Amino acid sequence: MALLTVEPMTGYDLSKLFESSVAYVWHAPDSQIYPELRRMKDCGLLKGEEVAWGQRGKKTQYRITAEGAAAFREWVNAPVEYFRERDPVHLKAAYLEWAEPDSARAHMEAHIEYHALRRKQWQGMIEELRNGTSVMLARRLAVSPKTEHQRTTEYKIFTYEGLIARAETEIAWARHGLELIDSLAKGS
Ligand code: VNL
Repeated sequence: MALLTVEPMTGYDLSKLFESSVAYVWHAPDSQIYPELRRMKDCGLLKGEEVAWGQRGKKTQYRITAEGAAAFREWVNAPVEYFRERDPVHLKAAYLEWAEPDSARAHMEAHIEYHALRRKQWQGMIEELRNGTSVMLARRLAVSPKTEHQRTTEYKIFTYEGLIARAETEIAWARHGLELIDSLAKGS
């Protein structure tokens, strides 16, 4: 819906744009996006219009309705629901006394590698947002007043900064884990 506040799009366009923007914050597969678009259309949050596609094909283009925009605004103002953690790495960490030191180390190394990759991707997203090469942001700014550009951009940067800080904490934790595994292995 956030993307459809910018302009009407087909499910395909939306999925591609989503992949290059919101997906870095909220993972959702196409298998969830397409049915959700139909569901939102059925409950009046979106309007579907048949548009020509290629030579003789047709596609549904989705447009946010006034009701949809109101629901989006309501969602952004509503408090977030928190869920208790279910993190397999931390669960395993609690029982590493059962693990071979080599597999314990491998868990920590994989954790570092994963979060270093995510950090790099999020740093790249901040770069895009700052230097004007974010396709999605460019489209959003193109249809919004200049006075809104800074607010619109800064909140997206803020989002990725939070994710980067979290990745750094995970990396530091796993590095500490490697030291701990070594020192506890020596003791045995
Ligand atoms: C948007 C643009 C969102 C770039 C993004 O991630 C992004 C947007 C949440 O305009 O909706 O990286």
